[in-house]
Amino acid sequence: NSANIGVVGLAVMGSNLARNLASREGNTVAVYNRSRAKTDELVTEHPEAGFVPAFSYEEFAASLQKPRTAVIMVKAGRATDAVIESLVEVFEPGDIIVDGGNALFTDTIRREKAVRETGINFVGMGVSGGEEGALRGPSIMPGGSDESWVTLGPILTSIAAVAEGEPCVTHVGHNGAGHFVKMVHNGIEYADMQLIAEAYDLIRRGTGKTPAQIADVFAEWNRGELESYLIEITAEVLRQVDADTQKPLVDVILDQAGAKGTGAWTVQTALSLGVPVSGIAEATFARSLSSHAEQREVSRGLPGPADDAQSNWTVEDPEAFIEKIRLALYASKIVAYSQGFDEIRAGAAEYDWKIDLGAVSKIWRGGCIIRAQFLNRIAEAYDTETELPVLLTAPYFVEALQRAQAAWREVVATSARVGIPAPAFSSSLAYYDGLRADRLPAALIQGQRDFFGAHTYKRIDKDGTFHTLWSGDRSEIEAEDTH
Ligand code: NBP
Repeated sequence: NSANIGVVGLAVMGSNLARNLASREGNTVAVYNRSRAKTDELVTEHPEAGFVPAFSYEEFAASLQKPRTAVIMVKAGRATDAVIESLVEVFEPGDIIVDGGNALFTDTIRREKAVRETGINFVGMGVSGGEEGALRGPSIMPGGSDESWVTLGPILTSIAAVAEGEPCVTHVGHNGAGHFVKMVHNGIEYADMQLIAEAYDLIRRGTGKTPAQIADVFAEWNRGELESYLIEITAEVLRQVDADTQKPLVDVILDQAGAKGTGAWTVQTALSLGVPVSGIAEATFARSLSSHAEQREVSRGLPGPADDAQSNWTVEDPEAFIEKIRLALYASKIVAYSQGFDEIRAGAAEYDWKIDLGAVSKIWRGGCIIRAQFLNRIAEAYDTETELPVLLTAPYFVEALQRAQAAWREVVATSARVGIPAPAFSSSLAYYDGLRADRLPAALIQGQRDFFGAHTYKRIDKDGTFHTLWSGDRSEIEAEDTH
């Protein structure tokens, strides 16, 4: 038993994480994969790592120091359950099983409960940053018991990305908290990508700039408050020329976006928690709309704005327009992140997790796909007020929204006028206006609900629950509270 940590599952993520672990002082890494070939290949190609290969679960357990600690990196779902079952058979109470795959947090809650009954610790761990992150330093979001964190903390700290001197890992909370936070991270990623795509589309159609010229715009934006990994890679993608056709690569890529389902999880969970994550939802739906080729085909001839506003549309002052888009993007991004943090807050309340939202924003500053300068502003907001109920009401964001306000409205209005879809821009603005409204037409909805279903309503001027006798004399009576 010479290894202090083990990895099960040696596909791209697992083998990179194992190499990352092995490269850190003091770690000896045991490795196991269901099919032997991957293990042999990894050990042969990386003799420098000093891996301890195992070819059965018994051998794997025997190679680990106690408390045994193993990170599972296999396909999320049944494969994870199968590996957990096998590990539970060969591990002992006090040992630690870590699932680093993209598990749905409710699966993690279930698995943690079942594994805990054996006395073994179970940690659901979100890992972001793809292959490169796994190898060089990911952002890590572990959930699980305090006991397991004692052993796991130093190991994870040594392999995590570092942002401004701080490791991008924190003990998020118990059982499913880590995978929950990873899920919302991915949802925010969807929103951020959709907003960037809408910005690109409006710039291209409004100014006639080429993708390479727009790449310069994004590169410029990346030197300001929008500085982020996603803006940076957007410039790279837009600059790429297709070798076959010599056209911009973006013009030969099929315009149907794929998804692996974590955006949908974020939205489904938000719906059950009653949290309006409209930016993430619109981004997820925009991907589905794009991929419905047949529906798009039969809809292509639908009428658009009068006078061909769309095809004849060019802006008068391209530079001023681009600046307005930048401001609209920044404001919408603030909304999307605010909604995502709202979902984490609601999830923590529902599942009884103590999640430090400032710490979450800090561990997203490096290693992960949504890493950005901007996350420092979020961390500052939560440092100042830990229980901030709405992130976008923090003074820094209020100022930014104030600054962006006119441009944001103009961009959304323009997109509607010329018939260019900007669902994430416009839903973010609608959310913002909804939040800040004095009165909402929800009052009318309550009236309608009371009319057809006697669902009752509350009044602004007195306590109690009321119902109007709509099919009688239309007088009001005091009623049982039934919502
Ligand atoms: P895959 O998701 O492609 O899974 C392949 C691995 O699962 C192989 O090691 C395979 O073993 C193993 N496996 C399967 Br499939 N069924 C098994 C079973 N019943 N018992 C034991 N092992 C089984 O690998 P990946 O792309 O490296 O991703 C690993 C995890 O990391 C996933 O949960 C993924 O969602 C997550 N993740 C991926 C990324 C990314 O950018 N790719 C980022 C963050 C998180 P075999 O070799 O014997 O078939």
